Amino acid sequence: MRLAAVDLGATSGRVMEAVVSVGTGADRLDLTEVHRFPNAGVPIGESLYWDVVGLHREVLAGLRTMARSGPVHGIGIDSWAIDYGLLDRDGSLIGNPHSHRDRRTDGVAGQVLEQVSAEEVYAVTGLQQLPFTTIYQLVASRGSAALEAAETMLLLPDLLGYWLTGEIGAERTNASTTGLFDVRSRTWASGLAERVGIPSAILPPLREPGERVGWVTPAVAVGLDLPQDVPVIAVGSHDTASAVVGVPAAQDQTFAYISSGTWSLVGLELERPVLTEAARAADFTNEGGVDGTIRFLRNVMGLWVLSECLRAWHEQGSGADLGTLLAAAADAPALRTVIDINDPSLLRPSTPGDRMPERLVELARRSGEPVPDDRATLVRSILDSLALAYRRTVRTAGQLAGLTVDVVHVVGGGSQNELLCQLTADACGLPVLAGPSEAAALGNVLVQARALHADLPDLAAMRALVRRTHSLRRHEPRSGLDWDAAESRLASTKDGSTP
Ligand code: ADP
Ligand code: LRH
Repeated sequence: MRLAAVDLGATSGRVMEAVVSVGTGADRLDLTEVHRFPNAGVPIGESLYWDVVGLHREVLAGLRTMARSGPVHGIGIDSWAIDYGLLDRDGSLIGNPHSHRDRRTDGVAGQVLEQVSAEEVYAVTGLQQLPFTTIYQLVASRGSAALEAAETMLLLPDLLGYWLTGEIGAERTNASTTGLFDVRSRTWASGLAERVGIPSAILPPLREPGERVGWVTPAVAVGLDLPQDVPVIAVGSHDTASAVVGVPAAQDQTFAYISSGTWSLVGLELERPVLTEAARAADFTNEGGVDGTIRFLRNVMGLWVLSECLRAWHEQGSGADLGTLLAAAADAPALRTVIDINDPSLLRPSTPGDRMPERLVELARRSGEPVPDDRATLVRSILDSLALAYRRTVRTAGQLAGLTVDVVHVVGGGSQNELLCQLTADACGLPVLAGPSEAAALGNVLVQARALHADLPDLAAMRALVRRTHSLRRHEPRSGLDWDAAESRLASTKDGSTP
């Protein structure tokens, strides 16, 4: 079968064509990029938005290209989590969806947690405290004309699916990231929503990955030159949920994963949430995965920091390409400058008046670390600091869940960063298996393929197919660098803002 995976990342979106066949003696899971387009927040005044209509246009362009060269048996959409659009009673989008990096949530989490204790919130949602979670975005817009006019809130993949099919709903893995979802009952936490002043009526009916969202509308079918019986299928519409489906883990190993893109999502796949006080204090999240699994993880600031440095240098007219910078970083002194890569000062986009490279220098200075004096040492400091955060997170996840991790799988665009993968292996003291870089698109099509009756009964079968069809790069941990000392240095300089 020939399937379209729409995978939207915060820095780039892509439409991928997958040809899947299983059980025929010649298993196939061929993925081809049909269309890739840049994505970024769009500033208007003090606000930061997504160009969601532009994303829809690019999705259509990719699907049209795919339709021209053969049949399309299914379409699945995943994107980054948390952000949403509001529909009015006519089903029209109200305003433009905000980016989670918008400033309007500043201070909101604190206000909400005065109303409902952090312990109580965690017992219901099981989520890490991220200042921009959907619940906080909606609280920030209480009293706004937009929220007053809203009939329905749609997370971004559900909004794009609605534009293709006319059907309204909320796919569960993504709903679980909103802070408005009960991780145990797996339904909307309507009581919590109402307590904080969010009308629970805007939360649409939930759907499972694998359910059919609907058929493409006649207008979409005509526009794309597709037949009208092409289904849009709900996948793990949270990109991280799809990426974890695409982790090529072997069944006999306990694996940690790093879904490494704009954000790095670092953790374990579990059968049940861990809602202990220790997990809350360590700020671990329990997001819902495909087939009722739990993604027990922490958000690490990720390659965002590096890509914002690249953007800042490019804007200043002295841009260098990523490969050249990584090669220079590989030769730079190791563990010279380590910083808390989760520092909140790194969350916002770089601007000409507040550039990411200078923020990093300032953070190093505040931490009493040697200040990076050129691009190579700055990039090295980002990578060393990411690896240190991965080590801390993998270890803490294992302790909190009572598991001994055998191997770390790195998937997503960042799995192509060989230096970072090697540093991760060194820091964690574990082998790292790197790839595939398009795990989210693979997870997306695997769930579609099962819904269309491919013989992929469970996650193990899906992962086995990825392993059989994709080659991975293995990094063995090396000794020689003192990660313990670096961690102690960091612990002694951290201001306590992140656990
Ligand atoms: P997202 O889906 O969040 O937009 P991706 O999974 O596409 O993110 O990952 C993007 C990141 O992957 C980039 O910021 C970059 O650091 C890294 N990356 C992409 N290609 C390469 C490459 N060839 N070598 C090293 N790193 C890469
Ligand atoms: C990664 C991701 C992550 C969310 C963030 C908003 O792309 O979906 O899992 O926390 O974006």
